[in-house]
Amino acid sequence: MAPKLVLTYFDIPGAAEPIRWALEQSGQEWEDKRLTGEEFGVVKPSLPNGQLPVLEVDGYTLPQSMTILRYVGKLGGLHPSDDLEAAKCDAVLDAAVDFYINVRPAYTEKDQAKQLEMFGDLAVNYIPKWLANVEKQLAATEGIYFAEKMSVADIMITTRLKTLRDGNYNGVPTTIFDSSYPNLNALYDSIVGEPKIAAFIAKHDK
Ligand SMILES: N[C@@H](CCC(=O)N[C@@H](CS)C(=O)NCC(=O)O)C(=O)O
Repeated sequence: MAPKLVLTYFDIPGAAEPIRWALEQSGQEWEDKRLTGEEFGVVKPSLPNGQLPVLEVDGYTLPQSMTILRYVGKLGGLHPSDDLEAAKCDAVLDAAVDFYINVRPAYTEKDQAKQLEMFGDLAVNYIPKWLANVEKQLAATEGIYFAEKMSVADIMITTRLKTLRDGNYNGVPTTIFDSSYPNLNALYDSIVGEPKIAAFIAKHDK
């Protein structure tokens, strides 16, 4: 029997969005629990790492967004069963983590002027290189996905690309993810055009 899944995060895309898309795409039953800051403060001490997201699996609380993403990918057929294909998928998930590690200091910077300067630097010295590297890996595959068929890697990278296109980073041009990355654009269009994901985005994008 399928486990009872409850995903808890804030009412923003953030680290939960690829997990939500993977759950929707694979048609799993799940609860999308979104907490206010105040509600988070109440449950924080009870969480494994004091952070969100967490996935309750039949009452067991699983932390760490990438672990949760791989887990729901495995449950829903979006994480390859072949070892090498799975490794290809995981390498791309790690590239998405690299992106977050590099962008996080600017994202969490409270001083607006300093934040603008930090994002300006990332827009010139980091993000284009990251995009070019991921584009190169996608160009080297035979289809439009990173592994043999659609996986959580494709979903993960598309959510990263969406943050760029949606202008989530103060001072990073929304045009930074442009037509000079044809494979990434094809992937993006394919994933956001998946009917279940498109319906989820239409329901939740503010
Ligand atoms: N490595 C963790 C990081 C989780 C994380 O940084 N969560 C943030 C939100 S994105 C959080 O809960 N922040 C509130 C806090 O740390 O008090 C993951 O990927 O799940």
